[in-house]
Amino acid sequence: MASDAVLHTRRDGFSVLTLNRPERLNAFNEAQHLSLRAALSECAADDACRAVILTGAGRGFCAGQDLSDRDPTLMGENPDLGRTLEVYYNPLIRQLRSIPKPVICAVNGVAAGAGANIALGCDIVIASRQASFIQAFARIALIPDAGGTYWLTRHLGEARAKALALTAEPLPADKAAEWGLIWKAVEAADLMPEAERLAAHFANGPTHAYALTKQAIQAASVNALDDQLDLERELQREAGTSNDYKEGVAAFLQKRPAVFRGK
Ligand code: LHQ
Repeated sequence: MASDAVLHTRRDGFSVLTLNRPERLNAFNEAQHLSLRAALSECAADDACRAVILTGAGRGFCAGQDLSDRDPTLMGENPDLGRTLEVYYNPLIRQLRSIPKPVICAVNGVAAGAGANIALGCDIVIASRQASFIQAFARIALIPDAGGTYWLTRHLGEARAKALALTAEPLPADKAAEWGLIWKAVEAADLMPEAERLAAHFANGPTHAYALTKQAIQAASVNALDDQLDLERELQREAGTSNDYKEGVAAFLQKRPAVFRGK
């Protein structure tokens, strides 16, 4: 679907996807969902794209669902929010987790409701010190979705997960980093340079090995150790057949920088 709800900028080896409804703090409507999904599919299919940055236009990252599109007074007698998750949010989270290249979220401002949890569904989260993460759902009598109950509990444990979800208090970026919910908090002016530096690094890296690493780490939170050891064996077997592995070892032995092609 043609729409400017998400801007897709192609850079040398990576893409920048910008949620682009700043007047609503980039809250999701259908157009923004469809544009983001389409842009991620393009990134997945394009060998020239070896990393993705997701960020927001304006002063916010994303305020979750556009609530004017989910006003119960306009939705008939029994609004089915489960359908909204099934059709829009759950496929998006699954897409972010399965795209075979690193996805960096550059959280430029407030990330609330599903907006916070979409950020946390990315592989590496860097946030501006001006940003905060708000599990805003309790304020409107909903539960954390878009993976929120999963990320919070796994990254922070039940005590902090419940406190954040039940109070809906903002978690400042610095504290989110200190608690291990995100990778790091940086000065606002450093956010995009830092995200772009990282994406450019990944764009010259062993893309297939990154995809297998992502797969293994995501499986670790549900696997028993024995299963995880078996999975590592299989994924390493696959990584070992890549041209990038041959190149990495040759470069090491020849004491020169490796030139990875991503395959
Ligand atoms: C918005 C929104 C917004 C519309 C700011 N919608 N306009 C899944 C299943 C199905 C349905 C339900 O949802 C979900 C998942 C979810 O995400 S539920 C949670 C939805 N999100 C929220 O509850 C957060 C709502 N927003 C806020 O609490 C505040 O806007 C935050 C704390 C994010 C930022 O506060 P401020 O910095 O004070 O900004 P603001 O409130 O003044 O917002 C700026 C404008 O953006 C304003 O419009 P206006 O015309 O007055 O300038 C807001 O109405 C609009 N906006 N969030 N989610």
